[in-house]
Amino acid sequence: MRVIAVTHLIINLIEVLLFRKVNTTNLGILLLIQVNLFSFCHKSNVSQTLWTIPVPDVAKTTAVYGEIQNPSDNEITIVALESNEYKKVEFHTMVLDNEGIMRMKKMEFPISLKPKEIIKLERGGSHLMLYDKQTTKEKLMITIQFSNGTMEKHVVEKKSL
Ligand SMILES: [Cu+2]
Repeated sequence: MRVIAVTHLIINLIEVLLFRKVNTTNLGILLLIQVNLFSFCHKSNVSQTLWTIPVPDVAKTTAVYGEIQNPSDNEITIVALESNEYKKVEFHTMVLDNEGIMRMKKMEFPISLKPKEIIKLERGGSHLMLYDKQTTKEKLMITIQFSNGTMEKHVVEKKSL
């Protein structure tokens, strides 16, 4: 939050310095910068972000990374994962097989989270695996159902590498 405050202070200072030259175009650009910075700052403050790497339209599966957090002081479990765009969502971890090759392993629900635990989903590590793509014009969403009745809806951000 401090970052946002400082950013806004700087932007406001620039506005004051430019005040004499301000016309509608300048105002519009400044407003745009401010809005962009605001959303940028806010994004980095959200801890429960999920993201994916865009895949070609023909691909029927994709992987999702990011963080899943247990915000409560109690142990809870993930009882189900759903998506608006894919028929099936699985939780995968990576394990070494007998031949020393890293392979994806499907975790069965319920998946437990300790109080305040954050599960990190990373490339080469645990991830969400989405199967059977359906056509939709909506943004990709993931719904996490917890054992305490909470349902979290996440918009999955698309990151190009
Ligand atoms: Cu997988």
